Amino acid sequence: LGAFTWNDPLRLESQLSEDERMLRDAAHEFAQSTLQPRVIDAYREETSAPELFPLMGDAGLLGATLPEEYGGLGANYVTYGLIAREIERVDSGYRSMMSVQSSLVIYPIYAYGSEEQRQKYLPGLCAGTLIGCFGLTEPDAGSDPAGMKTRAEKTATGYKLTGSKMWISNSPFADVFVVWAKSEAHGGRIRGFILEKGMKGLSAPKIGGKLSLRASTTGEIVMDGVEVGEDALLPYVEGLKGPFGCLNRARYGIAWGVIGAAEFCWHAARQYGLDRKQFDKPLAGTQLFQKKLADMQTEIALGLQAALQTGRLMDEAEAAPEVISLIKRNNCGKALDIARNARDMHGGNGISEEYQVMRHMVNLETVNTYEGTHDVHALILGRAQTGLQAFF
Ligand code: TGC
Ligand code: FAD
Repeated sequence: LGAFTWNDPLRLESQLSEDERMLRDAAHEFAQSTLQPRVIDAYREETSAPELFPLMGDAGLLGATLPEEYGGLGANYVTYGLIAREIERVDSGYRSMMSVQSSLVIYPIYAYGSEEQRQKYLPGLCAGTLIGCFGLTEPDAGSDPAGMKTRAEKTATGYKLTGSKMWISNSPFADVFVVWAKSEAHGGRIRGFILEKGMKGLSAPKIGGKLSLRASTTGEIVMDGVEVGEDALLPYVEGLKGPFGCLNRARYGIAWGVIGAAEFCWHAARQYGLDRKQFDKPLAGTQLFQKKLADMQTEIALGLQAALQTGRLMDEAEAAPEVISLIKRNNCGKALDIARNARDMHGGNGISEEYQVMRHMVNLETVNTYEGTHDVHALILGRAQTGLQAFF
């Protein structure tokens, strides 16, 4: 019989290749040395941190799955997931910055863009010298993006975009805006467009007052008749499968990322329970405390295996979108439960920024909502197993 490793019971480590472990270790080192020292202040002050993008780019964390000729590492999707886990171990907001750039901006330009668009944007986006954002959600179209109102009208030289996007990560300091609009010239079908900072009629005001994900900057995108050339259209995709193709990748990364946040909370709760004595014994020596730790350990080990298996399927181009819904939903929900329990297990200290568990807990409320809410993913899975759609 083998030995039991409390923090890796199912031996994830032995299921990774040497390259995967090496890139994971590099991401861990970057996250702990560059992100961890600033996160408590950044969260409290709601600091915008565009300067982190070139640092992440230098560390190879942006567009890691892209071929090297466009600035990526040619890494696989398991590695992308491992990177997300290491960044989110520090903060979900930092992982958000990375995953929007990688999955929602770099990916669609690579997958749906012309060779000119790839050459123009991808090297800068991978290096982090250009910052991207992804505009799908609107004030009146969140879970139902098909209800979007943003329109692209045909002009003599290209298109004119009018509409507004809401809750857009990175938008206030973005250079490159991938936005989705209904195009009259394409029968009202949804098309993707690349807009650039400084275009006339384009603005991206910051959304203030967030009580979650405060280390990531979120804004609107307001398009007041923004005129673009034909070269702004993403030529190779049409319909909702365009944005959903990007979301599949971001949701997959989130399923790994939230486990990083959950692991932080679990390890912190365990250590706190070993150090803190009440009734003359460590809290970790009580049955209730140990049950909570066992539940955390179990859900994290299972969540990691599910993410790894999905990553292996992604790398074989075999992951169905429903599988991604399953792990996004499960891992977000479980991570949120774990963070809430870890907060409780820290007692009064649990509400202090110093202990960090409450920051993770509050962040995970957002992560459970964006990229398809917990319930929307249930409806996707319900539809897939009954053949009946229950959205409306
Ligand atoms: P439905 O009829 O199901 O599909 C319409 C078309 O899309 C295709 N499709 C997909 N393609 C690829 N991957 C997927 N996952 C796909 N899901 C659907 C489908 O085949 C069809 O194609 P076609 O060619 O026949 O037109 O569409 P619906 O309108 O009924 O969809 C319903 C629903 C609820 C599943 C969908 O709208 C949904 O997933 N809603 C959630 C919206 C969402 O996730 N928004 C995320 C915004 S971005 C964000 O949150 C970024 S946060 C980032 C960060 O900071 O980390
Ligand atoms: P709604 O769709 O109004 O949902 C509200 C509630 O109703 C939820 O509980 C939902 O599950 C439930 N509900 C909805 N429909 C149904 C139904 N048919 N049956 C039962 N229940 C239902 N979007 C982007 O495009 N780009 C970004 O970069 C981005 N970043 C974000 C960053 C942050 C910090 C946040 C908070 C959001 C971000 N989003 C982004 C938006 C995010 O994807 C949406 O908030 C999310 O898709 C939910 O949409 P909504 O907020 O309109 O909620």
